[in-house]
Amino acid sequence: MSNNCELNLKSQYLSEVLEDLRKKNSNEPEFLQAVKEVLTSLEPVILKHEEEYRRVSLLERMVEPERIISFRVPWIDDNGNVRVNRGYRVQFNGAIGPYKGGLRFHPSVNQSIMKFLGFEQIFKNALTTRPIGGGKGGSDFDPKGKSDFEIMKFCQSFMNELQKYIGQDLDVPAGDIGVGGREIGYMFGQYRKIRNTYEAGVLTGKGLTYGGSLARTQATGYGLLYFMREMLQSNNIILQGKTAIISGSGNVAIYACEKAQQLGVKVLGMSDSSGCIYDENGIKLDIVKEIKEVKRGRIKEYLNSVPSAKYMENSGSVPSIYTIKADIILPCATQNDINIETAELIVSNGAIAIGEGANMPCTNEAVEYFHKNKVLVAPGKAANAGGVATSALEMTQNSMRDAWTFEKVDKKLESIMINIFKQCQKADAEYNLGCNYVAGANIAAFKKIAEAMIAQGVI
Ligand code: NDP
Ligand code: 2IT
Repeated sequence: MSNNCELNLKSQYLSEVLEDLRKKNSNEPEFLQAVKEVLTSLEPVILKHEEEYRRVSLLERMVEPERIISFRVPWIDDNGNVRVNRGYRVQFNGAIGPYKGGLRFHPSVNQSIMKFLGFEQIFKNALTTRPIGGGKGGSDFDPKGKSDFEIMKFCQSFMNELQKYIGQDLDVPAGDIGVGGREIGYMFGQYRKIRNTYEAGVLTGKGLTYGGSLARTQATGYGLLYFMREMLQSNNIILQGKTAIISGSGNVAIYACEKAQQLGVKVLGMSDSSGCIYDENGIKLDIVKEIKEVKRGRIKEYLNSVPSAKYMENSGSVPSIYTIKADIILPCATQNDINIETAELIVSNGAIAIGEGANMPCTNEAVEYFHKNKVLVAPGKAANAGGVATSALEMTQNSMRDAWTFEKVDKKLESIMINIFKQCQKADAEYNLGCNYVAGANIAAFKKIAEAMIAQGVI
């Protein structure tokens, strides 16, 4: 993180908080990046309330997780070897409701990544208008190449420990990278066995036969496109007829592609961590679904079914997907996918908008560069909130012991996303930010969280 002098901050309080944060968390770069992005964008609000916030140490409390749980996850692989991974749950802020946020299983998972995701989740969840606080968890377990049985054994061991800290009124995990319906099923089964109770609302993203919500699988990707359509419309741009590229080919990417195509967008490329496919006739999503959702294969297998498509392996500093020219760029893979070099290429290729399906896929410098070049940015906190918002709808259905139709959930999702865009737009207008919906989202969410925290006293 650059030092505060470079940031040119007017608020002394904000400078002090950032300085202290940097000292205390110097080994957590992703967390520092996420906090710096949010706090610096809040400066106009902080300047208005500096004394009040300082008096109750509001910012210091906001950047310190209420609780971090870290635990050992031992499991036995198919060859009879004992393996050990590290598990986490960061319960960051419960002012607005039970902690809520996904679980990520990926070898890169560490405390910095857990804290950045948990911090972002507080703001995202506030924007959904649902009563959910912010949390995140996961493990450095790598699901790639593991048998179904190994995945089950890992999930069961993970839940043996996690179950002590979660509950439908306390903390409600869901999926994220490497955690989908299969993993949620295994974890739910283990929770039910250990706790000896049918507490459906303890996890979301469940299967439809045991308390899951229709449209939760689609929700993040669909929501991203609903947000994008609103953002473009309010800038007098029509989504229909545009081209797009999507990084990733997991849950968010697949359903972003599906909704984009339904709305008349031609999706030219998708990717995974190895490389990307380019299909000038438009991606055939059924083939991608078969490869990723059924076979759990690699994106290059697309060429087995569509030989006319091209595959580009990743090499060099720019992921190959971003070398494809398109109007709309939808990063739906992982954090810091788009750095300044990639942003420069995207701008020179004439893109008009970025929609962050992933969490923090653009570095702070990349976002600044997009804004400077009048490329609209739909920030992840707002644009990918459809997933967690629909998780909250799943919790509602579980509490009511009811199950709504796909159309009903999808309509609610659409209206939540429109409302989230309006909150970003309102804050952008109020503070005269010039179509900076990134700052708009942060400000709108912050006001709600600040009010809830101040009302509840110093805790
Ligand atoms: P999945 O595990 O379903 O898919 C992840 C995709 O991203 C895969 O294509 C994967 O490729 C790629 N990917 C993961 N890590 C890397 C990496 N280090 N470098 C390059 N590519 C990578 O996850 P989701 O689709 O659920 O999540 C994608 C993003 O969306 C994440 O940032 C997540 O936090 C965010 N998100 C998810 C929500 C949800 O409801 N699931 C809600 C809101 C945000 P490969 O298979 O090669 O690893
Ligand atoms: O980043 C996210 O918002 C998610 N992974 C979804 C969290 C949830 O609780 O549904």
